[in-house]
Amino acid sequence: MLLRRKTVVLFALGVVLLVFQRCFADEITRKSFPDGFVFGTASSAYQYEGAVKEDGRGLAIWDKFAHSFGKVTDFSNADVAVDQYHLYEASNLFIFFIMFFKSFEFLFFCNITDGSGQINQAGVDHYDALINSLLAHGIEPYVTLYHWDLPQSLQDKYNGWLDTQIINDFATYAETCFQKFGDRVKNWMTFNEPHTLTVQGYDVGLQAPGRCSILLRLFCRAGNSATEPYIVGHNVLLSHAAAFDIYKRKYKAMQNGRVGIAFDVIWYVPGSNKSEDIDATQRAQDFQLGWFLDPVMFGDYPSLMRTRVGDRLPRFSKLQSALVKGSVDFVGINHYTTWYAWHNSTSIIGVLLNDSVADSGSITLPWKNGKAIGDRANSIWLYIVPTGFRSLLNYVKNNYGNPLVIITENGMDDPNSPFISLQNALKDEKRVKYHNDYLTNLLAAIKEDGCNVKGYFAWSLLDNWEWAAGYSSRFGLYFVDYNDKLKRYAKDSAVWFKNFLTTG
Ligand SMILES: *[C@@H]1O[C@H](CO)[C@@H](O)[C@H](O)[C@H]1NC(C)=O
Ligand SMILES: *[C@@H]1O[C@H](CO)[C@@H](O)[C@H](O)[C@H]1NC(C)=O
Ligand SMILES: *[C@@H]1O[C@H](CO)[C@@H](O)[C@H](O)[C@H]1NC(C)=O
Ligand SMILES: CC(=O)N[C@H]1CO[C@H](CO)[C@@H](O)[C@@H]1O
Repeated sequence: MLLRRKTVVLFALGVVLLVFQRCFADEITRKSFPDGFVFGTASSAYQYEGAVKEDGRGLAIWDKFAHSFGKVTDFSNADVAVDQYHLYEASNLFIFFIMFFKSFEFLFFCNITDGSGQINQAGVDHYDALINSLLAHGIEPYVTLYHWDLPQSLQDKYNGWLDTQIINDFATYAETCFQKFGDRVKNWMTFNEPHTLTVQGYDVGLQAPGRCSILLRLFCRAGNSATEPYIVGHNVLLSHAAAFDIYKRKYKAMQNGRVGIAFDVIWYVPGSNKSEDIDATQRAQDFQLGWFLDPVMFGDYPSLMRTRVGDRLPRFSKLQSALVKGSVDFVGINHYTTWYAWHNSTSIIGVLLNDSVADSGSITLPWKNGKAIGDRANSIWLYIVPTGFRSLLNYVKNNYGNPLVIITENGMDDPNSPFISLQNALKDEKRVKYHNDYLTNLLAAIKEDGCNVKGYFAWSLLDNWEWAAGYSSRFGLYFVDYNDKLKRYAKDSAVWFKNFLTTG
């Protein structure tokens, strides 16, 4: 009797040890990454700040878009969002780990670019206080100048990104930020996701300012999906290059910082081994990452794009090409998911869309024969494929000369369910696994493949306003209780990250 009991106990202990050992062997921590590797979280001004009518803040194109009926799935807007404008100091989350914040200082962008030459001091004061608070907590700010919220005044005045006037206005705005904050901010990104803002805003029209001509203008009142995305992309690239040039010439020596740009990149894998599908996969990538990274690295668009788009794709002058080429100190990559790509075998796409998607001649989808490429998160586009991350990083290394890369966003969302208890909402095992698996692939890309990646930022610190998905999607490591004063609660993933960052 006694013996049996002992055996059982020993056996149980053995299992525990085995499980423990297994966990331990697989466990990655901050220490697994090279010295100096930066970890942080990402956020954006428009999705966080709220306070849209305070302190001289002008309207942004997203304010108008969100307040137009039917543009946001849950009919919400970002008037309050998670109220970062007021709550940033109260948030004790700062001490958690290096926080990356991507903020667009539109509070005064509106003012310095509407021709008045004035600066909105309230806006400057706010970001001064925010930056100082971060630094006081030992947190290094990484600032993005443009995360999609163009002043509506510039949209009304000259159609915003469609007009070359924006290049000067953006450069003035960027320089103002370098002047005001560059003594403390050493890491700048000019744009967040130029490809997404271009395609979603001017090709499919699902995001602000909501211009398009696809599907017989079913969704948009104005726009031309065959031409405008290319014009916008061009002006964004020239604006980026102008800001980079100003920093390099006038501020870099004194301020000792660096300027990058953050691209959105889905990894594409061929839907079959047919050579036409393999070619289509490359085209899909050229029309996504290549569209923006090729000019920045090589001074011109991918030749495949030129061939397929022809004269609708603007040309860089010699001077512009020289300015755009080499205009980064680091390449930011926002990566979430992997999709399949196929050659489009029907011309119906060209007729119905007549846009950049049709121009690419490829069809991309996250499923094949009714089977998804990976487990789905909440967003209809977000499927979990951790190995795609490693492939993408190798692609960047092999095709662009192994540039310095910082992962500027990576994460997944849960649905905002009204029925789930707070306690259960904090149990986000899926997110823990997501970050663990994506970080494991990132580590392999660095250590085994030699990819030059120096930082990783999780999207996002808090649940927040997810653009056209409104509050229906929760991307945060922290839960925000929208029904109770926007109180913040650590999810299991936040606890996991804390252990990850402090263990070993
Ligand atoms: C510009 O700043 C002034 C003063 O702070 C403010 O009253 C005004 O509303 C601002 N204009 C815009 C368009 O933001
Ligand atoms: C393509 O070929 C490789 C190697 O033969 C194979 O592993 C892979 O499953 C194939 N992919 C598809 C989509 O058929
Ligand atoms: C596509 O749009 C371009 C530019 O507006 C136009 O010239 C062309 O005729 C359109 N093609 C089709 C098939 O509608
Ligand atoms: C084979 C085929 O039909 N390809 C089409 C793919 O899309 C382009 C752009 O619309 C069409 O021109 C091609 O005909």
